[in-house]
Amino acid sequence: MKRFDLSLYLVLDPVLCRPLGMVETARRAVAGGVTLVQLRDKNAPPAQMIETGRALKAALHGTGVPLIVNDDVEAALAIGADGLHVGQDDMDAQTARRLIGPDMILGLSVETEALAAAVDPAVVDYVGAGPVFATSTKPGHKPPVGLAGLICLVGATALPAVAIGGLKLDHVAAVLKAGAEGLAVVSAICGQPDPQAAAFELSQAIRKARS
Ligand code: TZP
Ligand code: MG
Repeated sequence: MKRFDLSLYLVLDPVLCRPLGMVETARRAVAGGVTLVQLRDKNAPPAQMIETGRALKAALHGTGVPLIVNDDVEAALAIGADGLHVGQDDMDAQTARRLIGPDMILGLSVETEALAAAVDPAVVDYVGAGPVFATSTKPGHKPPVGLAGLICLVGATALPAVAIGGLKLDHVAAVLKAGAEGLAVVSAICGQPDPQAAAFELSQAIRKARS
């Protein structure tokens, strides 16, 4: 049985993380309560992706927080990552699963109800649902679905869903009420003056919303 907690999923962005770097940002965010970390660097050359991933893996060692690599299956394997996340325009999920084997976590982004309904729970472990709101973090993202759309995405799949896109502290209660298992955030933590405090506030809000 694969164990992962989607409650507060940090997606790292190399530009937004510039003040502290991705590794130190992740370290502090995990100290603040982040439950899952994704390395997402669309422009890094493979060698750099692997170097950063290995440093992240070392930083997360002993925390119980899994490291997921975005899109790049070869890097994910070279890093010894705990999982891979693919988008609809990346490698298809079935191929990804074949390459990573049965034990690694596999996440897939879904932007529409039809895509969510089409996900095979025998192949994929969780879906990333969104974007919920418009965000400047991902230029050219798909149309935002809003909270009502999030309810539809979550309802279309039996898999656990993590919501993404423009999510901040104020959205925690509504996102969980919509049926998502948690929130995936970039700018709510990356580049914040105090990533640990930002993560702590979010994780406390998640705890409170669940109680
Ligand atoms: N996929 C959909 S929206 C998004 C990604 C990677 C970016 C979310 O960033 P932020 O800063 O949390 O809005
Ligand atoms: Mg992708």
